[in-house]
Amino acid sequence: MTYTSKVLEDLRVRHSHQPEFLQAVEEVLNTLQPLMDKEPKYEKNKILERIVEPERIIQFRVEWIDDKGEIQVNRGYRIQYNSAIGPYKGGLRLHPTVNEGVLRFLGFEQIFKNSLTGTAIGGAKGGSDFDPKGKSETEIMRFCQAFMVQLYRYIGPTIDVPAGDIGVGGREIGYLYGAYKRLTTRYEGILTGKDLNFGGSLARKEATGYGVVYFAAEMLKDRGDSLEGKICAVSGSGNVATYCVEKLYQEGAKPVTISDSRGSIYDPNGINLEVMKQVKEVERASLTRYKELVPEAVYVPVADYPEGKHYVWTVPVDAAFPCATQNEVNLEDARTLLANGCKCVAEGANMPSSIDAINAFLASGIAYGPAKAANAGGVATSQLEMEQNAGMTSWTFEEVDAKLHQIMRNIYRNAAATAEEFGQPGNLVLGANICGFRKVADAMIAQGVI
Ligand code: NDP
Ligand code: 2IT
Repeated sequence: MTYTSKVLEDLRVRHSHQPEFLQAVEEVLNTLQPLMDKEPKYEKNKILERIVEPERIIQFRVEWIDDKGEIQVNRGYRIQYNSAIGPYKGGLRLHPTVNEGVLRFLGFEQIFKNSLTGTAIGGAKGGSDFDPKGKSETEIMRFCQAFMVQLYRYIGPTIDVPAGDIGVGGREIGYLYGAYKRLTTRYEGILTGKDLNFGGSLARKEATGYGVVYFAAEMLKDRGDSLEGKICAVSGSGNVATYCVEKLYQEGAKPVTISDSRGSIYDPNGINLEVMKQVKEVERASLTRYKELVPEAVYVPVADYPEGKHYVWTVPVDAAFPCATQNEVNLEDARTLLANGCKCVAEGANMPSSIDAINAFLASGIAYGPAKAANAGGVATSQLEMEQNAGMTSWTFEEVDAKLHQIMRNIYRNAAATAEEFGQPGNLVLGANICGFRKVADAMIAQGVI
């Protein structure tokens, strides 16, 4: 039995109740054996056994009072996964599906993603099973305050710097920041994705979506192609999807789909970005509202579509950008995309494709940009926000965007070069995993058994 399969087998037994975590570890470990064979030091130092284990899992009770005066209780978490190359960094997710297994998957991914950015940030993730849907503005505020009452003692500008993820955007970061300040009397960069008035960075809001498109453009450029004129499918309609759509237009492409948890939009004229922002960022409404404002668009409710199938991936497109959530592209979706002539997939969401979908993309030879490389622009720009906070300065949109663009180029080049080094040119899953892993593993070895 190989070293990677030994570690995986052991985890399968101990984490059978955490399928997302197992999937994330399997995806990484499946690609690391060539490195383990080449460099016995990793096995000798038991790096895999150590790296799959979070340094610390903090779980806490979050209690708050709703608008009816009733007490509500949620579970809060922060998983401080790995600090070998820098302070813990990663988002907070508020969604009813959040549990320890989901946050372990996200935190594990974050280690390698953060390493790939080339900056000094460790991996973490956190959040709560709190469901923001249907909550009033004051309920959101009280929840965020209650969450920070627990979290504040574990974070700090050089300790752990959380940010947004699903259900956490600028509004929630503002409430969390205010609560931290009131609890500690400290005005410091303990969160990223802040408003521009109190230490936020220009272009952070746009960064993940822009970065995904920069990454796709790099993959295509290497193949003598570009996004110009490409018809694109985007899923999701939150932060990542919105700025993916915006950048696709800037690159001369035409995004024709978006989705939310209730349904999908197909707009053959191209997604109307103004309407999308009005519906999602301003009104926080469902996409049925998009259909009201753009009657010629097609709206397909999730409920009308067979279980396990995803309408957005049935629209014939040249390129696909999953930007909603994990496991939103299964093998059948992948086959449909490929059969319809899709030549490029770049992942904005974390682990949007199942392992067999990934294998189908790799086998087809299309340009496939895995999440931890393609969506690293968000956290990379968070690090730029930390840098501006530490220097008590702020940079222009153009400066931050140029740095983001360069970081995405570097991630692509490093992942592609590593894939070549290991005899699998074009396999950016292997390239990104090995490249991200190596830096963290070497730092762990250098720092000793702690
Ligand atoms: P948002 O909360 O802004 O948007 C999430 C979008 O995905 C919404 O359209 C939401 O629909 C949809 N969605 C969420 N969960 C589900 C589900 N279970 N089924 C169907 N649709 C769902 O989050 P973000 O845009 O920030 O995050 C999207 C993805 O990108 C996530 O995987 C996140 O981890 C990843 N990511 C985010 C980064 C960031 O900087 N924000 C950085 C890197 C990755 P609805 O509104 O109906 O719930
Ligand atoms: O998954 C991710 O990379 C994020 N949600 C962003 C994390 C961050 O710290 O900006």
